[in-house]
Amino acid sequence: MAIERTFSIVKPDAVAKNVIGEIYTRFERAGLKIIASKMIHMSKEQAEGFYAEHKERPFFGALVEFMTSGPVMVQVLEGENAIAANREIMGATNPQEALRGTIRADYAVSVDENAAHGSDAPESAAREIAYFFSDEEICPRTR
Ligand code: RTP
Ligand code: MG
Repeated sequence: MAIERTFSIVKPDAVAKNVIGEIYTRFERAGLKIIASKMIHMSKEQAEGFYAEHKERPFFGALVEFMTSGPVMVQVLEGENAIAANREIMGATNPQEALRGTIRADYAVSVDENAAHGSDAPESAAREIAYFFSDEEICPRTR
């Protein structure tokens, strides 16, 4: 199995619910290591750039507004099959369809405010990590 890195966001709704620690615990229990982390409040330009692939979608404006509505935690997770592992513990995009015990089932209320983001492929993970973190901010484990 390959050791991968993925990019993750604890979205504004989950930060507002005060469940950053609960979500980080789920990453750790799944064997994912947090190798970079910070709190930011995204600007409109930052959110638009991050979600550029969705620019033409009808929900784009609402998505950018939500993602800039409050602070978020951004992090890099490392582990075996980290991209798929993280998406599995997040659950489906729509929390109504998310399996019980997933982050979105437990902490999200709607597809618009769905608690977490996780990269969906190696290419997007690399792009998203570089979008928010410099090389110096990433701290691979030494023990
Ligand atoms: P994410 O990128 O946030 O991890 O979520 P995802 O891959 O599961 O979903 P994606 O298709 O990439 O959509 C990005 C975010 O846009 C919002 N969305 N709203 N109203 C809608 O139909 C709709 N569809 C997507 C969600 O907040 C989703 O996480
Ligand atoms: Mg996505």
